[in-house]
Amino acid sequence: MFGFMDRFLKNDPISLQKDIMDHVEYTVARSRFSFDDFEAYQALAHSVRDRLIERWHDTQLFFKRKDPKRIYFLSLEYLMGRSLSNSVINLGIRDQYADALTQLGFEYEVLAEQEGDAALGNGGLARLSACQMDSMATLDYPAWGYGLRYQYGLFRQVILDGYQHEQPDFWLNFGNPWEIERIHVTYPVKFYGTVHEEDVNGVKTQVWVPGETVEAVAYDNPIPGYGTRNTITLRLWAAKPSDQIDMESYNTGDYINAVVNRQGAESISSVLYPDDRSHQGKELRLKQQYFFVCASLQDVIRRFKDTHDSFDEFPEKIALQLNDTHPSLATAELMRVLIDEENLGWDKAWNIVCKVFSFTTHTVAPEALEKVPVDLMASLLPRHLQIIYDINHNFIEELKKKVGLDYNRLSRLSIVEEGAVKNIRMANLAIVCSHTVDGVSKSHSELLKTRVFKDFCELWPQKFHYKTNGVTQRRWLVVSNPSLSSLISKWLGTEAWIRDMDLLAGLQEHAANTDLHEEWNKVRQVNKMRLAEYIEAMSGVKVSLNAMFDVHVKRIHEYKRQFLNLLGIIYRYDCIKNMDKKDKSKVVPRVCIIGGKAAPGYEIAKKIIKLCHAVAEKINNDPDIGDLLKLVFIPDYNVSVAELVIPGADLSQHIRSTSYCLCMLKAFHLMLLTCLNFRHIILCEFYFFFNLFIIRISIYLSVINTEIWCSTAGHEASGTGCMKFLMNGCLLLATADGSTVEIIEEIGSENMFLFGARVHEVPALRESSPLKVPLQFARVVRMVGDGYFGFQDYFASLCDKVEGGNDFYLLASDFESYLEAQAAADRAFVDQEKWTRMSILSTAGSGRFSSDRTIEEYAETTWGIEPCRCPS
Ligand code: DL6
Repeated sequence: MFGFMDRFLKNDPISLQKDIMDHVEYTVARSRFSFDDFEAYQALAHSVRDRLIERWHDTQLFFKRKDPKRIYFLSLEYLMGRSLSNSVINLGIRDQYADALTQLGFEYEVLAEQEGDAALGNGGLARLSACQMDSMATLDYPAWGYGLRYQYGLFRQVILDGYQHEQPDFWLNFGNPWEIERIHVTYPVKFYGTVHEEDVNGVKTQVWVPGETVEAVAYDNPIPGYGTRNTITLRLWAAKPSDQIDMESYNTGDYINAVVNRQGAESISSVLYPDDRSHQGKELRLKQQYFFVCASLQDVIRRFKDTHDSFDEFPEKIALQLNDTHPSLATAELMRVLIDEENLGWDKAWNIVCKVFSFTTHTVAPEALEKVPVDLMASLLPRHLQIIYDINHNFIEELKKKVGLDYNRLSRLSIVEEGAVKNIRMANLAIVCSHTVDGVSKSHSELLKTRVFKDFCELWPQKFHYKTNGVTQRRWLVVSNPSLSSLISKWLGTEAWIRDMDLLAGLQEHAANTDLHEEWNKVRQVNKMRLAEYIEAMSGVKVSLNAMFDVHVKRIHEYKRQFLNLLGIIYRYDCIKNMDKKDKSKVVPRVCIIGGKAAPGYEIAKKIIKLCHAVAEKINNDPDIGDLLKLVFIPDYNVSVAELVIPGADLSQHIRSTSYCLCMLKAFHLMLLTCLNFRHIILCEFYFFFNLFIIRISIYLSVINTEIWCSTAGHEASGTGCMKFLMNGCLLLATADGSTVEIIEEIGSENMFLFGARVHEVPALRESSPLKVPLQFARVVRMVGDGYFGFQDYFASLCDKVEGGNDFYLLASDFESYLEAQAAADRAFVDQEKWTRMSILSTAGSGRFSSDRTIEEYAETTWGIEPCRCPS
């Protein structure tokens, strides 16, 4: 049936060279005898794209014939990074291209560096979507990703005098060979207007007369799987003015304004919101959300109707995944389409909606959940507001039957939040309309139960699950660390781990093998060299390869505690400065590397970046310090920079403040209370010494205090950076939070450097006023506050954040244990044999953190889909 082999493009060096040269001449339109590296990259990219398109067509045709149940993944953000290297690896033709280019006089690596990042997302959630697309393709799932094609991706970070400045990322300036514009795939998306009731054949019907129409145009990005022909689609929507011309404006002579207003339509997909944590009540943001879900659903329904006559089969054929609350309007939109356009009754439509949607939340703090002011919704999407009210009315009526007239509870669960400003709670909408709600790690799941969605979990415990996040080993090992990948394959005797990462566990048996140690360290040293060259090129700072490369890269946030890291560096600096020569000879040299973007309006985060530069200026130019300590800030941290930094790191920091232990303790106590009855506990307590009893009481109180402690916003739901470092054999210095808890389970705490307040200490810490501040901590904060690094006034508010009992993220109380963990890392680094063993065991224990495992879990337990493998 699929005897296409003879029409496939050939992958021998001569054919590849011919293709590349043809693209130079006919696509890039340059002479074969004169083209530069960028033009060569463009030709190369188009040649790879041709091969992607072949597989993509075959896959789409195959899916159409087989008509399997499909998963549609709705996400407002995708952090794809570069496509070239990932594509040639997944297509299995990297070496062939490298050879072909060598013969043409080009170096593959040099051309690959020409590509810019596709940065259509902010951070964790967005990169996770990209990893999950790779896994869905690799595992042959019939999947489509939908999102927005922002013209401006995440801002570029430019550092001037140590201050962050934001520059627009017009990533499409030089074209994008990885996308295919589908000018024939367009859908109208409507906004504003009014709703009135009409009598249609004796039935009262709500009719929406929209006030604005914008056209959604599809741009397809083929996503190839590894070790399979399957190539799936990431379809991103761009907003264009509608063809429907407002003749009245033209006719009244207001030609210029009529044209300008039409251009305004494009603003919907023009820019990514650069703040990954707060998006409250902005009209453009809501327009973006509705625009992409409305176009996506039209596309999904059109495809469904191509092969089905009735909506009865819709839930058997379609799963719709809401990636966080951003696409939750899809629920109301599907209701609207089914009722208003497809003429299904409410009950039938509702039955379908409840069966197709699932929702994953990536948030830890209830106060961070998205809300949309009712007034805004009423003006932008009046018909949707009606539908949401109706969904809520039915939900509350059902609820009353279950919980009675407990108005507090009803109002907490309601989709509509009453108050001075009435809001739609987008998470509540998503939960009510979804059959499954997933968290992103085991500890996150505990938080959902005990705090974020406590009321819903009590109401529908069977709805709540979790799938621990994972990342793709193709991008984060094979593409970014080819030497380590080859070494792993050599020692495992197979490359099968690239599709089955559990096989990495096979490295455990070689963890003490000195031959492997030697080869492992050689590879790691070359990666460090690459990173050192990059650092020198970026910052002019020359670093020693003998030093421990200690990396802390992620978005800059107070809760991620880059400030704690900087205070630790200042402490280290201060110690070295005051050492005599003999003691200095014992110091383990460090290169501290920090990178990450601060949201443009986040002042404190920007001050942390400036502090990093100010401290670096002092340390790096201090002749007393030399190579014993260096500090560098890597500007404009993004996916491709991460691909360089992660393989070169010895140690990486994941040091956010913890919340997990407390929640687990609460779970443990609840379990205790269920197993034993309360009378038993009291009896047991009776036999305890009085002071022990007091301690226990304080622990119980700490449990009751969960609410207070967990309300410290900003704990990590999961964290995926740590997984990338782990698989690259980098040791982790971390708090037991988010996915770190599960990493501990996999590799053992003895192979990490853990620190941070333990649960029973937390209530006392938070209640002591002012907080007990270790002397060293007070000293280093004062060094900053007193202007030792300059900019005294500028840093004053930063110091205020941790002084005088204001230490919300508990930097002071964690400082000593943080320094102890750092000292433990120093000791381990000196013992090279131990360090290398820990490094190998880190990689060996990383198998669970592949996004392949996560996606398999989603496919089996949430989406109910099966692989559909296109024949080769
Ligand atoms: O689930 C992916 C990622 C988690 O690993 C992080 O812990 C979490 O902070 C992040 N959340 C976001 C928030 N965005 N929204 N909404 O990126 O998700």
